[in-house]
Amino acid sequence: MKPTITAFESSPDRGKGLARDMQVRWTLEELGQPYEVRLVSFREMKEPAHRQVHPFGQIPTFEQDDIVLFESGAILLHLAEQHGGLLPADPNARARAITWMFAAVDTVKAPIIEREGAMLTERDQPWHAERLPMLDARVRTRLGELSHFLGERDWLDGAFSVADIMMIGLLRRLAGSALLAERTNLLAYVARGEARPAFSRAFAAQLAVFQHGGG
Ligand code: GTB
Repeated sequence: MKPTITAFESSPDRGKGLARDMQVRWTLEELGQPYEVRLVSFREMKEPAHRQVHPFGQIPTFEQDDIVLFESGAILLHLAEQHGGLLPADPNARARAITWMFAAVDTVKAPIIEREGAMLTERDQPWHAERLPMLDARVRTRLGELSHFLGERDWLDGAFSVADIMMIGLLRRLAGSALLAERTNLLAYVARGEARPAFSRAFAAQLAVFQHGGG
């Protein structure tokens, strides 16, 4: 049976593909797996029926046959393991790719999300202007380290993998920010991901939800 994923009925990013369903869509497109989308409102997300599939009342989720998953990273890992092609077959290379998946959702994401949260919710606070340079510095440090590691490589570790989908999905949240622009190899890395046909199909599908209100 085709999998069903959930996505925002009305994404606050207005079709920019920044919500986490984008990574799941992108992975499914890379794998050539057709899927259904169940759109949920913010109200529905917090209702018991949705909490049966996502304990924290969020998107995305993934349902197929007898498996129900939440957490985009776990969904990507499951898909890569089920279908092959988006994780190396060699056990050590596979372990390294999975390490990069964790790095994306933990080490690299933490300062980016902290800064994003401050920009969204703390702008009116008298101490915001004083705090921002510290938040910027933390993001800059992490991006500098990632940029140094990536160097001239196309992808994080050898062939394109779900780790790249996760890392690029995260970095796209900094699109338009000087913090990303000052790391030209990271900008090029994001652009390489966005140039993949599977990315374009996933992006178009989520944009259609914003434009026409349907997947
Ligand atoms: N760790 C979880 C995962 O990776 O799946 C995080 C899931 C999550 O944060 N889901 C968000 C959500 O459901 C949507 S993706 N939020 C609703 C709620 O918590 O009530 C995060 C997100 C939201 C909006 C934008 N945006 O507008 O740009 C970008 C990313």
